[in-house]
Amino acid sequence: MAHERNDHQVVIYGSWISSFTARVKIALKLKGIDYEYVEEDITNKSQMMLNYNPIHKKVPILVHQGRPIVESQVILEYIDENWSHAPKLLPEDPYEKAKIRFWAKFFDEKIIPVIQAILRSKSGEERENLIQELSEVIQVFEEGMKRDYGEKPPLFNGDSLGFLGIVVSAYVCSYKPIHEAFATILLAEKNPAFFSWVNELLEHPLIKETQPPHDRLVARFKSLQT
Ligand SMILES: N[C@@H](CCC(=O)N[C@@H](CS)C(=O)NCC(=O)O)C(=O)O
Repeated sequence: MAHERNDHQVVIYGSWISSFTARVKIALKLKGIDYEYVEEDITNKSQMMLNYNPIHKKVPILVHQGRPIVESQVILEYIDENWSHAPKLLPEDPYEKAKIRFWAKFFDEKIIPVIQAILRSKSGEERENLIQELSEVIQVFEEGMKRDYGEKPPLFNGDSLGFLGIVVSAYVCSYKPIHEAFATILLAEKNPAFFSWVNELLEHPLIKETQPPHDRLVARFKSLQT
């Protein structure tokens, strides 16, 4: 199902394992925009990928009518503005929009790096400390959500999956393969609100559809430990 305007020549360069790539797929699917997908080997980057993202040399890259856009949150905003029909990812009100951007930035700058450090950790003690740190930083997120939004955090924009929900789905929606391959990093007892939000996100059809296959992720996470 393609929307009528400007939706030709939409290409995602991504990687199957990349949660950041999944964000872009989810946003385009939500908007009903057809796209071509090019799988990149991030251990052996193509010249195309390096040309399109010479600064960070990372995926995802969205190429729209020949022009590259990089950094998943920047890409989500581009998608929401370029295909401005419903469902909108961000609220219209500038203040509400700024708050969502704040929390999305917090998620990428404070939560994801700790998960990545856990996945890279080698010793049990280092891992335990990082898992504790993760629970504390998630608690800051939970308290912030409650302070700003009460019981219902804005993972959805109205009835539809929104910018923050898409951002938060990265990494944490892979918690089951991480637990199986690696260690329990997300505990309902420690972060009950966040745990229930993640499980609610996992019920969303587009998040389910864009999750990498469980067994393939388990194998990849196990390989990181050797
Ligand atoms: N901040 C970037 C992060 C993208 C990112 O870390 N991409 C990874 C794949 S998940 C990558 O391309 N890594 C290749 C590398 O680091 O060399 C975003 O939001 O798009």
